[in-house]
Amino acid sequence: MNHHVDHFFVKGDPMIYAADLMIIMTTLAVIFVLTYYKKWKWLWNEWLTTVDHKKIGIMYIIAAVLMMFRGGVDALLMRAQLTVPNEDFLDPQHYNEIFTTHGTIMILFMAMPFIIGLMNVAVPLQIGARDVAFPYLNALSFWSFFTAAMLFNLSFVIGGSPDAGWTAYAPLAEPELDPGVGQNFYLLSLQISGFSTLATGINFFVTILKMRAPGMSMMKLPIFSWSILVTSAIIIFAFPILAIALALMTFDRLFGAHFFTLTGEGLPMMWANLFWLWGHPEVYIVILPAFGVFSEVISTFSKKRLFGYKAMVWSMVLIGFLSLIVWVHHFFTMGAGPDVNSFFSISTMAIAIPTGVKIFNWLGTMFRGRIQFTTPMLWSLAFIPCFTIGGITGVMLAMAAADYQYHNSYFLVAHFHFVLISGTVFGCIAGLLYWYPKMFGHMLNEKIGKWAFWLFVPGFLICFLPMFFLGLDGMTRRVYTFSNSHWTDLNVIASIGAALMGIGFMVLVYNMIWSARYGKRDKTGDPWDGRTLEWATPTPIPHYNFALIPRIKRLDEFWYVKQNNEPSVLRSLPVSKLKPIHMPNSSGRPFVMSWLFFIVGFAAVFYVYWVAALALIGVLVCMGLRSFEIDDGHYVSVEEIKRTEKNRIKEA
Ligand code: HEM
Ligand SMILES: [Cu+2]
Repeated sequence: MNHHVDHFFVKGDPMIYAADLMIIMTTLAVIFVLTYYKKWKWLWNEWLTTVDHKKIGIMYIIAAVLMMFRGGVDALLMRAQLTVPNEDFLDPQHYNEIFTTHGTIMILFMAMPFIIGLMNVAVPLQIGARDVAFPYLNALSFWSFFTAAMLFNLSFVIGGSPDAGWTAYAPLAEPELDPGVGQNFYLLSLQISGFSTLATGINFFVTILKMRAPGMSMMKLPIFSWSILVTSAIIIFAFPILAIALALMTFDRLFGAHFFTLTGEGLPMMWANLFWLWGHPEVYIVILPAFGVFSEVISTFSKKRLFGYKAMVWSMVLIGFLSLIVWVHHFFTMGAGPDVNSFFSISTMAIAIPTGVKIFNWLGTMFRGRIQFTTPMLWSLAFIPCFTIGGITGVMLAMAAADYQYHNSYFLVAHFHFVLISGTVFGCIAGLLYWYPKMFGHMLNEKIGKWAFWLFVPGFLICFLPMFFLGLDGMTRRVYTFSNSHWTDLNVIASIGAALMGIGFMVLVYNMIWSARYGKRDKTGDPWDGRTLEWATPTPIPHYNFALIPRIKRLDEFWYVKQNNEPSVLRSLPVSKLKPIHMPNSSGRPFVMSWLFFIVGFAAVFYVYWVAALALIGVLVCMGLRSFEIDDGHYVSVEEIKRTEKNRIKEA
């Protein structure tokens, strides 16, 4: 053992004692409730072992909302600290830890799982499939993401949080300048969740290419599924780079290698390159699916087909490609020279062109439409002007020469929150509200939903608009306090905005609790009068999704079938055509394997290699068992299908 074990429990801070207490109380409460209502078996059979993409999607989203809470508390703590000059509510070390966990959690453990949750819920349904290509792998993806998120969060009370920023720049994040185990938590939990994301990318890439309903050619693929196809491709290119970068830095920290340390003749710039080679595409991985959501929502609630569908598809493909070649704009000031900076400056600005195309297409979709101002539509409408501000300030940052002025200032902080919040967060919320009745069988309350919207969106503008001006005036990023009293007013305003966002978030969550009890039940399966195939399934969706796989002739097939009253299996099922359906079996092994990953990570964080090795052997045993397993799945009988679908059956 070693000296790190002496610092096992984080001591001395009242907030952390409160967190310890909360963790213990919550765990006890969960155990009590499950035991009292005799729900253990149900939990295991229905959820922990499921391979059903719809349930996996729901679990992803629940985890993401919890992480949004954690990341949001971090954000409010930072804003509290920065409200007035010379505040000493948080000390510098604690502030460093908080902006690191805030950034990391928001991007990797909130935005990513939220999007992956939405794609799990919607994509197989939209393309008329019965599940994803690799359902077992999908369960493994979820559980390894989940255990990785737990590993990362544990650093708060055990061992200490990482504190080198979500970018973990070398040499700052190397052991010489950053002793302690916080950075190990960062490296190992990102490694596990990155593996999970890569598996998801491969899974959905194959699913969308190979499992579309007959007749659904690529140019008839719903736009959200297109956005996920492009996203999956970016994941497949980008995530292996992250895995390598993290592995190299893990060698530096755990085994004394010197890939990125100056003292050992390593190359710190290599970290910056590898990190942003992944990190820049990553921001498009979280934005393109949101574009997909907005496209679906805007067309559904304008009662029109998407304007310029093909242009939308090609602009996403182009954005996906450009996202991979612009990473150097993250370090214009690190001395690459004018030729290199010019290339990356221009290629970055080029992204504004396909993005502009998309903005005009959304406006074109609404033009002369019959717009319905539902809550998902409100979030989509708010996205357009806010994202435009984020985009324009992005082009400003892309000018290398000007970037020397606002690099690492609050101007940047304002810019990326404009893009990430109005794009990704609004998109996730819009998608959640849109598919909510499909997921849970009841509507959310529109009135409470509008309260949440009108607190959150103005709160967002009040919080982040002032930061552009603070940044131009010289307030720098990642500082724990400021002494310039000219900045007080704008900082006070920003903190008020942040508080409004926090309240808006709570109202959003309250809406889900309220609606679970009182929300209008939806039996139609198509409450929004939708256009794509997911709305053709009954609610609750049978676990096999489609009793008969539909044949597709057009984009928005379901919409035209409804409009023209055409006979179609999307509306009623000819009983003579029903056949037994083949479905995969549940398995507890992805769950077990993921907790073994957790042990590998946790033990390695504390340099206890023999435990890590044992758990790793456990992982390999699980893989071995899977390869020798004979698991052909099972068949759903025609009788059961008839019973499930009795309202839609047409005797022929
Ligand atoms: C209530 C909403 C939010 C507030 C008030 C907020 C506030 C902040 C603040 C004050 C900082 C630190 C700036 C500094 O000290 O330099 C920060 C950093 C950051 N935030 Fe947020 N944030 C919010 C939501 C989000 C969301 C939704 C995301 C991502 C999806 C996000 C991603 C980040 C990232 C990546 C950083 C950089 C961390 C670093 O510098 O290492 N934030 N945020
Ligand atoms: Cu970038």
